[in-house]
Amino acid sequence: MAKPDQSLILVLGDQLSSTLPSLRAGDRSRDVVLMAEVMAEASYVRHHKKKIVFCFSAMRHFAERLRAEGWQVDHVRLTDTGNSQSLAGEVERARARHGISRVVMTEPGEWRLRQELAHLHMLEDTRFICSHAAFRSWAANRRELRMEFFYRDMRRQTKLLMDGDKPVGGRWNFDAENRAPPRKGVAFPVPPRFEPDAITQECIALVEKVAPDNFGDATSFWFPVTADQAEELLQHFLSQALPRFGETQDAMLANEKFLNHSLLSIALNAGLLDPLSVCRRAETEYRQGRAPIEAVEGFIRQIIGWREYVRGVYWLTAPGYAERNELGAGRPLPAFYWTGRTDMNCLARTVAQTRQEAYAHHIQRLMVTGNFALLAGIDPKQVHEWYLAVYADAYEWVELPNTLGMALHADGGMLASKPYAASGNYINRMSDYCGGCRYDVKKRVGENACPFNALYWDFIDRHAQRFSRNPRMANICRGLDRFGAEERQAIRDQARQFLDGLEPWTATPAGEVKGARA
Ligand code: FAD
Ligand code: DLZ
Ligand code: SF4
Repeated sequence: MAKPDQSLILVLGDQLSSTLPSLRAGDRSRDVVLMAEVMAEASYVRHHKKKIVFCFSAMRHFAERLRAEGWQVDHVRLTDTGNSQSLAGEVERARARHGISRVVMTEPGEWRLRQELAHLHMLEDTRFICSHAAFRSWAANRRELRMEFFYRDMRRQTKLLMDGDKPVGGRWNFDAENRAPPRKGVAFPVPPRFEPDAITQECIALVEKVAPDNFGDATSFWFPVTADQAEELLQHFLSQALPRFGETQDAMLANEKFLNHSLLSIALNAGLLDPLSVCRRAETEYRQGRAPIEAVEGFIRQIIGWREYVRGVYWLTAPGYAERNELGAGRPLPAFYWTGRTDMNCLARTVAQTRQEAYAHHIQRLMVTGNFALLAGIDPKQVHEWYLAVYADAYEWVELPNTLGMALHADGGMLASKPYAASGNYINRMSDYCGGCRYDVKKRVGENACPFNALYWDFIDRHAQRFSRNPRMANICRGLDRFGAEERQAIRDQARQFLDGLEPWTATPAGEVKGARA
């Protein structure tokens, strides 16, 4: 029998925050919290095994925490008898079980679920710094949306790194001091690993049972699955990696997966850490002289700038954004995105790391796998699905704008003013991948020429008309003129031959991914 005014509070797998608006609005002596592991969420893309383990384990730990705090939690497990395997279905079953008609939730992070659950009472997600209304009003009447200007507003609003109304250090952005090529012989901090406890081990076994053919490895799992563990990772980052965060932000090293990156996106996106508090903690490191401004400003910009900005763009443009394909790219995703089998060392290494860790840092995502997909003209939907599946921090609100907008330029420049396209030269400068590659990064055409080189110039050539109208690309387009007609044709032929030789990824009608076990 329901108590008067009793509510069912639905908490999703990426809403694991004690500050969640729906929990704050609830009453633990009266309401029932519903959490549900369902196949619909575990399979809307073929998630990396570690991503599912993380989500289920973090959900189970959060349910325990809420119980310890006095909440009545109804946690439905994936294998429970009668599980309808969808969130809407579980809400209906729980309503009947508890005799409660009113269901409250914090708005889901993605369009798909917001549609599915639109009949429930939704509260705005205040864990983000910029509300939907504030982003809409910022974007209104702007000819172009640029992160840099949005970011300055976020700095003013949060007062992070501000001296009165002026940015600390006299500049908004210290990127010119950051992003150096990797230096030899520099040691990197070793992030803490969180050994799977009994709950996580159960989730590993479950995932191996229900998703045995999914990409990746569920064992060697080390992610934080509680707020306390996320706090430990944050403390490690602040004291060990933040001071050199900016300097090595764009570097890639075959034997260093994490460099000075924070690895915090997984915890942040699931709600185990609060983004604004993380930024305030980073600011304190600067104010107390333990980390330089260029590192701290660079880190804070990623969170209150990029993270908030891509979420704003996602909700401003949903659901149409996912359909955009301004460059008319239509080639199927190559099989090596799943198998890692390619002679291109940069790609083989990035995919291997992704398979092992469900993590790659930003430049690996943008300038290796993303850059290749951009240059090769891979169908944005297939690329989007891949990124959404393979990274443990991937939810559509953050992944889609990064993939379609930043990496593939499929939105025609709405999110980023120029395509992040680069030849092998960039990868060679920023990594040590090329030394171990069978291709020659200095060669543009010929048998062992680095494929990125011909693909790059072929890409510029194919889109020269469009890009020459872009002031940030016009110079690059003029670079085509230094090739004679014969060389230009040789580049086109080289690119065509390479692309024609790529084995496409094919999924069987049952959804089984060819090569995914590799
Ligand atoms: P750090 O380098 O330590 O950065 C600190 C924090 O800043 C991150 O934890 C993250 O919260 C935030 N951040 C940095 N860059 C971005 C960005 N471009 N957009 C949003 N937040 C950012 N990030 C995701 O969280 N989920 C995704 O699914 C995702 N998909 C991506 C797909 C592509 C094609 C690209 C190019 C980038 C994607 N990113 C995504 C952004 C970025 O690569 C990751 O946030 C970052 O690599 C996470 O690792 P980290 O925590 O060590 O980040
Ligand atoms: C990612 C994920 C997975 C794998 N499984 C579940 C689940 O079983 N139950 C749940 O509530 N949430 C899950 N999630 C997270 C949701 O997919 C996420 O809330 C939406 O993508 C909105 O961001
Ligand atoms: Fe990648 Fe080309 Fe370097 Fe090989 S030579 S690692 S393909 S950039």
